[in-house]
Amino acid sequence: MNPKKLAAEKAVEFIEDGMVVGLGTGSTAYWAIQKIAQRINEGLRIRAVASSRDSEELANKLGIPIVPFSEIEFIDITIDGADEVDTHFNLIKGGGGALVREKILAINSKRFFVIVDESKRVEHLGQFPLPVEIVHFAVNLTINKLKELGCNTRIRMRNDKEYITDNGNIIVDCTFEKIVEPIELNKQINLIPGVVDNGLFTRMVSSLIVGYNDGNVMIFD
Ligand code: ABF
Repeated sequence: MNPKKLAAEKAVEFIEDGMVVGLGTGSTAYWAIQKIAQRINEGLRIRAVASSRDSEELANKLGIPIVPFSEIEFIDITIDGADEVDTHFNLIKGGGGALVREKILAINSKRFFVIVDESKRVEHLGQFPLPVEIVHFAVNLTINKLKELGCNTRIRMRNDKEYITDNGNIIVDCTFEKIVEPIELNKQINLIPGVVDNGLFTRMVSSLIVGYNDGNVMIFD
């Protein structure tokens, strides 16, 4: 069985009647959204908020009730994927371009479940380029400041055009040799004027659920 699907379906078991659920983005979160829809068809009653237009569209299509953020005070559980997870459960996210909204959901959740297949686990973050969402104004100056932190940068493109996030900004993918101090780097990046946020999620994970190619699933709290 698909290890992403295994991890996603395990996480959905933790959702209970009456909860507000945060929907992640990406190919692993896709399976969680599918499973949530199935449970709703079987009688589960929840309200949901989404971390991207793509996930909101999928939820709408599947009949998951999406509520406006003005209607909620907090989120009970958010279930989302990641691009890399280190041994301390620090994450790189944002390969799918939704890092700002994902971080807002994660930080406002009582429990943040991260669902990955085993390939996402690493000793140190940094093999995967770190996505940084920045405003378009004076973009080259902001990129220079990012480079001063020791990375190579590349503006994310899609179909020969700059990739534009759901928030109307661009993404710079930053390649560091190795990220050894993710907590410090997260702070340094977010202090640069022009940066909206970056894909380092530190000290945020409540539970990590890993799906393995042999069909096993493990939960790490
Ligand atoms: C989202 O989806 C992102 O933060 C991350 O970039 C991606 C995870 O990848 P996958 O498609 O493998 O789940 O969670």
